[in-house]
Amino acid sequence: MEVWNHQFECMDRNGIKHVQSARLMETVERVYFNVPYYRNRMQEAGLGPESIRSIEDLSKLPFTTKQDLRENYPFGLFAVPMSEIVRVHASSGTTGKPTVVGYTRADIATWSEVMARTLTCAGADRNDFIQIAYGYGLFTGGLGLHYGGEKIGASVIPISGGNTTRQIQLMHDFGSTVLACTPSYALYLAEAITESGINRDELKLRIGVFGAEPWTENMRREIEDKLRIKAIDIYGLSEVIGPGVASECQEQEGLHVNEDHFYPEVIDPKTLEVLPPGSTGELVFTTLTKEGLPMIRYRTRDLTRLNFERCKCGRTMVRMDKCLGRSDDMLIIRGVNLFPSQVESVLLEMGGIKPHYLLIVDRVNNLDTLELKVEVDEVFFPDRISQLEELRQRLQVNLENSLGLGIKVTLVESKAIERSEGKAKRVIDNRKF
Ligand code: DLL
Repeated sequence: MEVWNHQFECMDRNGIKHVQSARLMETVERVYFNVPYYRNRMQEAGLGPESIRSIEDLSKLPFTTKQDLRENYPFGLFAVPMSEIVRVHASSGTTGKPTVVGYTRADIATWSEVMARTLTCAGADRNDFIQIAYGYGLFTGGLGLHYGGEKIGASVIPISGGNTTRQIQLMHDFGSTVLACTPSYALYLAEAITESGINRDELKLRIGVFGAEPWTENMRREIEDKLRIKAIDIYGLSEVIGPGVASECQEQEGLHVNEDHFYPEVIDPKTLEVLPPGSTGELVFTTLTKEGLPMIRYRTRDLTRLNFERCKCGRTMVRMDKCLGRSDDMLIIRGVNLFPSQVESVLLEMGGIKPHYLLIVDRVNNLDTLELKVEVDEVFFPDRISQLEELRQRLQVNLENSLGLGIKVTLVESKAIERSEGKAKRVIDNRKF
């Protein structure tokens, strides 16, 4: 089996610790002297750069959260002048404002490197045709895979998301061998291929690199059977770099974390204590080489477990289990991150609506659907149907603009949504992962 970067991906554990310690010290120095936010937090904790002498000292440092990024929106946590930033990406924040991330030229090189590892790990090489059906744009999926694909010398097809008929046509005509998209879209495509009447034998597809949302082993089996490919799980998040943080190898037994660049810890989300190796908890990352937006102990909210056993593939990089849950209420719908609080902030800006709502998520023909039921205030609309329809449409447009997602809006009368005595239930997720 090919390994992209033998030196790092197969380094012995002592060697890795050494690299991590040296890089952590550099990172801490970088943020201390360049990011007032980090300097203040460290000073409050009575720490200076000299307090961190090895990776073992990491747990002394405070955590960073999405809220911290939001409070420093848009560029407050960047550690270099804007003239050094060559790219920005963004993902959903908890209320309206996106989380903005920035890359220097060296960061883009790091990203390409870890994506080259990811694709090689999945079994791809320069002879492959990679059809990238992740969205291009502010989302990191499209461009992340793109740079990795070019780095390994494969032929990249930057088709981006959507337009299923065209996806199938190009997959057939160009002979795509690797498909990169969300697992739910892969299933949708599989069914569309069957319906299109194309014989699977006419396609050259052999590998799928799927991520950006949770998916189960059952879903993997279904995709592998329907598309007759090997389906590989890839994981990442914008705040850390995008895709390229961790990926499965062909053993499909956990995702190798690129821990020479991103140091993982698993904590108890309640007590915030670091858990012993092998325990399940919330994943936390510290970037070890990033320049533009270094992250110290970033709480991902993803729940998983680290596995330090040696993998049959020969890589020594620690593996994380498939992520199936989160410790917060973030939903991932068609690959787009959504917090119920984002919906709430749009509702609060509208007149005539009560803050009683329910989001209903489902999966129909392998595509996620999103519906909002919200109560109207009859005082404003004494049974004026046209006014109500106008309100419904305005709400739908505002939500779609703010969330970047299609949504069905249904207005219901006052008290139609069940009241809860404890924590309000805002979401019903009928998808079966
Ligand atoms: O989803 C980056 C990405 C793009 C990963 C393409 C893989 C492929 P964000 O939009 O910032 O970045 O969303 C990050 O998505 O915290 C997880 O909750 C979830 N996620 C990403 N990959 C997986 C996966 C991209 N393989 C958030 N399994 C993360 C489960 C995943 N959840």
